[in-house]
Amino acid sequence: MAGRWILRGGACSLVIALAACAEASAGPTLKPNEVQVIEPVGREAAWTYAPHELKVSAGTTVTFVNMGKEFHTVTSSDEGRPFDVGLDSGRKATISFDKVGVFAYHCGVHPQMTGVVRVCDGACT
Ligand SMILES: [Cu+2]
Repeated sequence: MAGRWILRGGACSLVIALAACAEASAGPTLKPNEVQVIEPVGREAAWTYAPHELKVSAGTTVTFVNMGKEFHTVTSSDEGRPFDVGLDSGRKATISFDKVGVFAYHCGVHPQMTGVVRVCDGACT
């Protein structure tokens, strides 16, 4: 009365799933209201802020995190320089954006690094 059981391998599909998983984890993990300074290894020209443009509603405090090994700044590109903060490796700084507008900034050490905070009246669309 013993039945015959036919086993089918599922191992192949498991390996494919794991490979897809590893690929998805590449690149910076972005959090709301946070900008990361990233330094792609060996490509100083590609050092940047991620995201390049952050959209927030007025009154939001944005956190800037230096994920790299070098010192960077978050320096307003506007007249009167409403903000200018230095970030050692691994450190964070916060800046509150209370006025509606488009606020461009750059790194005082590496001029190729630029970013924008777009501050909306209420939720950004
Ligand atoms: Cu820099």
